[in-house]
Amino acid sequence: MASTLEALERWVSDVATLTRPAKIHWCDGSEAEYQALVRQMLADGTLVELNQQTHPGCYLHRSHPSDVARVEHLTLVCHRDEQDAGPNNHTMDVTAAHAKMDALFDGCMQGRTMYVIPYCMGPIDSPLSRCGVEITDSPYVVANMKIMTRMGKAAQERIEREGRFVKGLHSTGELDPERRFIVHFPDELSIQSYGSGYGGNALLGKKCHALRIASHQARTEGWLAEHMLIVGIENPQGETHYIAAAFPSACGKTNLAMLIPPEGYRKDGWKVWTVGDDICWMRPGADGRLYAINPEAGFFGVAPGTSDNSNPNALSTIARDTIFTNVAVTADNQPWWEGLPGTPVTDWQGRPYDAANGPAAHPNSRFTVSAKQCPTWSPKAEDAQGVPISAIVFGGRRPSLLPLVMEARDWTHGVLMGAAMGSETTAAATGAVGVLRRDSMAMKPFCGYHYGDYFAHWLSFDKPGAQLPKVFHVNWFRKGKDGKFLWPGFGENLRVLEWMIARVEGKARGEETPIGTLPATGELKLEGLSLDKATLTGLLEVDHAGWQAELAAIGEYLDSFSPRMPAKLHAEQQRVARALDTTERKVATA
Ligand code: OXD
Ligand code: MN
Repeated sequence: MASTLEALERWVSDVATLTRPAKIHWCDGSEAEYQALVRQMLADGTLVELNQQTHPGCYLHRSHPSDVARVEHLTLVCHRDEQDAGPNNHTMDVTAAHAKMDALFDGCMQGRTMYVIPYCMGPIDSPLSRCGVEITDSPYVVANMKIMTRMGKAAQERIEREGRFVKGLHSTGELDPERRFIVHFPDELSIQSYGSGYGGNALLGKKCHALRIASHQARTEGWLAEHMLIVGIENPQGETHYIAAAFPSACGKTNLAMLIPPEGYRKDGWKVWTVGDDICWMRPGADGRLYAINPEAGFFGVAPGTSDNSNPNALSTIARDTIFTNVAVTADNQPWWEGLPGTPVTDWQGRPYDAANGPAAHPNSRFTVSAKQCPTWSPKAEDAQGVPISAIVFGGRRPSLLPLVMEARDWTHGVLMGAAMGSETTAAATGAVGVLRRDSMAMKPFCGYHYGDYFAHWLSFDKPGAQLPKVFHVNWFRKGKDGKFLWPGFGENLRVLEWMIARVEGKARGEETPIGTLPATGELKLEGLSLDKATLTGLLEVDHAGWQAELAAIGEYLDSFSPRMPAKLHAEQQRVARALDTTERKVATA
């Protein structure tokens, strides 16, 4: 008996009967266990050692070339009532989905070791945290789960105390894209993933549990599970505001979470604290404010583009004890990707580098590293109560129309801004890159239930006694006529965050427009930045005709969730559309 919890014992034994492994290993989460797994993977070629002088404790994993990203078309959310999945999810009848997955898992672990990984999402002693158990036949998954979650003995003890856990079953199977499915059963708090070893499909604590299952759990329990970074901004007076920000995958969440203030700000004493770079669980506290934890313990970040220029904190975080996946390698065996100095000699598939084969590192190549290694890791990140959130930020890659920053006039307008979010697609999921799609709250691939119900859940937080954060929308990616980005981004984004904080503290007046409040002239601090007036005007311009068309498109998009679309959100869309029409008429008759 490896657990005192009968439900856990029974489930592990049922899975073993189905999958027929040669051995079962209950993970204790110790360093010795991790090192033994690394040795085993070095011996069988799953991992390759990198230069241990420059990158101690760093290894490279090369995945199957067809298994490099999340597969949204093969990811299903199956509720008892099929309608509950909503048009935002792929779904299937629960019984049919179980039959399909059972057939795939039947005997799939023969000759392999089955690992049982008890894990806790969030600080081990936090009431906001939730636990799960992942069963997998992949040592690479175990090693990554060790970095990304609080896994092992302490988590198992909590599970045994609480008696409940999310059940995640994973097998890499044959890595055949035709036999690959990631299926969620929110009503059963269970996940089954077959045929992929890629992080987002296989590290079940992350997207599958902490977002798809947790979003459903959060709705029933009155909290929010969101695709957001959490960052603390400390001003020269030593006061820190925490900001939670939702951006679609590979749109710079890790960079914003680890931002380095521009020189002038640093001199003045501004500091930035990283609490999380991808997932945020928030719940109202006794004072009515939202308190947030990062359920993860590590970063599974996109490597390409991570450089001394974009994110020096990430670079120093990953200088040791890191697992790299699908990056290229230099002549002296250092990890390499586009954006770093030096030259690659071997590409992500292990071939001699040849530019004709495309980028040396896969565009979605990743690093997995403990958050504790981050130089800006917040001392509050392990706080059981979480951190109070002052502002929520939504943003996407929008080459035009969306201004650099705007503030919602209230919570309902903020929910509309989040629901209307759009972004160009990236390499984090398979499919075309650079296509504009709506991605409400950056949760399109991760919301475990009907978006109409999800918007209603967001709206429900606005109730007597609530002290909700202010809501903003940003766009770092607006381009000029020459196709170049108008805003420098990275550390300079602090200028925008500073304006938000000034709004939160009632220290900036702002300028009201029909689409929200924008910085009034002179409110964005631009000293030390060479940004001409025309560029600033371009960044903050409100194109009325463009916005009228956008509001109509948002209206159509929201209609696609009827009849579950909350009337309140529809009314808010109408309000903004009317405000735009009224201003248009005023301008025309002036
Ligand atoms: C991620 C993603 O890996 O969003 O965080 O795909
Ligand atoms: Mn993500």
